[in-house]
Amino acid sequence: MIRMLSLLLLFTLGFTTAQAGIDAPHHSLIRVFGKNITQEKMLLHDDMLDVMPQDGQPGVLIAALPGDFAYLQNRGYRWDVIHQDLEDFYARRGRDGNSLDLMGGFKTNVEINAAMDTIHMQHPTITTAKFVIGQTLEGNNIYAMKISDNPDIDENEIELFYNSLIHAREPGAMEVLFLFMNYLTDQYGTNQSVTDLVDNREFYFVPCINVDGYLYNQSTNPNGGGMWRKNRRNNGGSFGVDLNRNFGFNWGYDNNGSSPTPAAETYRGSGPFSEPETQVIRNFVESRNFVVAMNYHTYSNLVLYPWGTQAYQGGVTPENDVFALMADSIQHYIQQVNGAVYTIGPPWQVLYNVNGDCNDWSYGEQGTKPRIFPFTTEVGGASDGFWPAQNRISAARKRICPRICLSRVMP
Ligand code: 0X9
Ligand code: CA
Ligand code: CA
Ligand code: ZN
Repeated sequence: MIRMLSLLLLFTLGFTTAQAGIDAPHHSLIRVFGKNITQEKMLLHDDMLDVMPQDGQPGVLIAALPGDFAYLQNRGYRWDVIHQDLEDFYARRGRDGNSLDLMGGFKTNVEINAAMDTIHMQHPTITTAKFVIGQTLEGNNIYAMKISDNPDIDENEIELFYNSLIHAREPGAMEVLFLFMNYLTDQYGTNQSVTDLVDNREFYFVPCINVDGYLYNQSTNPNGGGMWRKNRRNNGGSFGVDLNRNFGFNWGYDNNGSSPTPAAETYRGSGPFSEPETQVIRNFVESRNFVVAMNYHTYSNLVLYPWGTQAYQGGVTPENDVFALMADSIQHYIQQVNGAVYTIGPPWQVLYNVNGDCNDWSYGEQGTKPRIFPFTTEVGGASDGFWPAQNRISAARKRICPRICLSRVMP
């Protein structure tokens, strides 16, 4: 009877939560075909559509909102429906049987902060407590923590920056950061190479940059599957700036690597560093001496390095050889641990043109700080999507090695 009552209570609570959630229209994952290849390829640069990572098959994968179908039809496109309700598909597989997990088993923002506290509590001699590096637009704290020996002393050791969830719908990237944090702290003292790294490096982690966007996804889709990407800036008529187009290096270089249209998924904002979240990252990075930055995203099994766009210097940095060598070793170690062959290269070559992103600013801005060697790792394959099944979360554990090896190739 008590069991029945608690079930009833859970049901009621669940119901209440669902009622309280904000409504956001769901997307359909569709594969769109044009009248010809040229018309089909135009979709890849269409600001009005949420173009998904492509899977190498014919057609263009798009996350379509109800209003997009007429738009496509009027232009003579046809399409196959892969998932009628993408958010629902994600949330169902995230439920993992009968579990009542929030956010498809991915950490909520509260759990992210609690997990940082736990790591520090369990490993107080090699970690700092989490600390606030600034606030989001809506006033939420953005947290960082450090892993190193003598954590409270700023030692003369190579500093490394790891971050995730600049895009609110990419929680798999955040789980990878935690697997790595756990790996470093749990293996310290037993695993010699981990011990050496923790003793001789200063690792800084910011697991959730876009707190507002992530909380928004939780409010619209408490069980996971939310498709919100940008921050929650009210643009007047639409919401959100793509934080990964808002950085102040080559900001708005052209309309191919970012969008001037507020409603677009890659809207760059009203000016360079117009958003509090990118200002916080800029100030934090400028306050330290990072040598390497690892920007974690999902998905499509890629390791990307600058430049983001072919339009700038032909897309090739003066130190392309260094980037290529480092990316090559990252690729090698990823393949060695999980068999997946990540594609390496600059985004314009293996993905699409990007400008004003964190990667290009990290390397390109050499006035306010020294140059950093940054990489954007797109974790997970086409079938993982933005909200992978729960058993794939721990599978990501296998991908921790490259980050260790990466810091080994540094001077
Ligand atoms: O578009 C992006 O911001 C990243 N892809 S995602 O699907 N996660 O949105 C790629 C950014 C890559 N930029 C550079 N390597 N410069
Ligand atoms: Ca140290
Ligand atoms: Ca230092
Ligand atoms: Zn991303």
